[in-house]
Amino acid sequence: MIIPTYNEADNITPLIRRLRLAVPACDVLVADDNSPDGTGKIADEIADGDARVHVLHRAGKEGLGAAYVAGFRWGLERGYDVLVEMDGDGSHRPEDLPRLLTALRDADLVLGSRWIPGGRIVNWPRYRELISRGGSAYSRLVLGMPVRDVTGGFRAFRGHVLAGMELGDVVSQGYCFQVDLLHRTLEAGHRVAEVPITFVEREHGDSKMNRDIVVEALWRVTAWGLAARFGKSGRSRHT
Ligand SMILES: Nc1nc2c(ncn2[C@@H]2O[C@H](COP(=O)(O)OP(=O)(O)OP(=O)(O)O)[C@@H](O)[C@H]2O)c(=O)[nH]1
Ligand SMILES: [Mg+2]
Repeated sequence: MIIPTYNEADNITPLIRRLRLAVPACDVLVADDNSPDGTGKIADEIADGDARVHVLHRAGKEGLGAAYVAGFRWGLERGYDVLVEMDGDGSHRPEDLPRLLTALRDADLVLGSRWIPGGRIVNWPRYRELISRGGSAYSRLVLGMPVRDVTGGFRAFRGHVLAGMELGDVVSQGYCFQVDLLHRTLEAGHRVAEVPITFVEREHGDSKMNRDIVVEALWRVTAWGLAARFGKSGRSRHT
């Protein structure tokens, strides 16, 4: 389980505690971008008392995508055959992880999904729901992806999916990173499944979502869609 963090000091301790209860065998890697609020230090203290918890200290804020790529590499180097993504703000419930892992028996990537029957959102402002639903609908349409929740960040990958990807080519950040990885996984012909999750708005700390993240997703998805339509091949659609 890779948890990227930037200023999640109030969230990381209860989150890891819940995760250890929900899936005791799960190893955790906190990928912290030198959070000014001391999240990395708190994670170190948790790691001191729990051999299954590890911390990857990164020099500074480089975005969610870069933290995940570093975390995936860390996990692949150590031979993990399942790698899970989860936000560090409590929006994803560790209690839903067992269902994701069960679905991974018959899939290569399982998406925790808010937008299929059984999926729920709690306490999200209407405008966030609209951005998220709109982003999923647009990406689905432009890229022809047969899934409902393309921007979610609660996902379980089989290691071979990530091992087979040119992770060094992935430059997208924010939501776009999630769209990018999903698109690459589908293009490679892997099996993708969705399971419903309950997504809960963060209670502590600040959102890192901003206009730039939405704009990045919009232009990259549009560019990939155009490249696919007008015949530019393979990798180029991911730059
Ligand atoms: N390491 C690292 N983690 C990040 C960075 N940006 C965001 N994160 C983490 O990625 C996860 C998702 O970011 P959020 O700020 O919750 O973004 P969001 O879920 O789109 O928006 P809200 O839930 O509204 O806050 C959280 O655990 C963040 O701490 C970053 O630059 N580096
Ligand atoms: Mg969040």
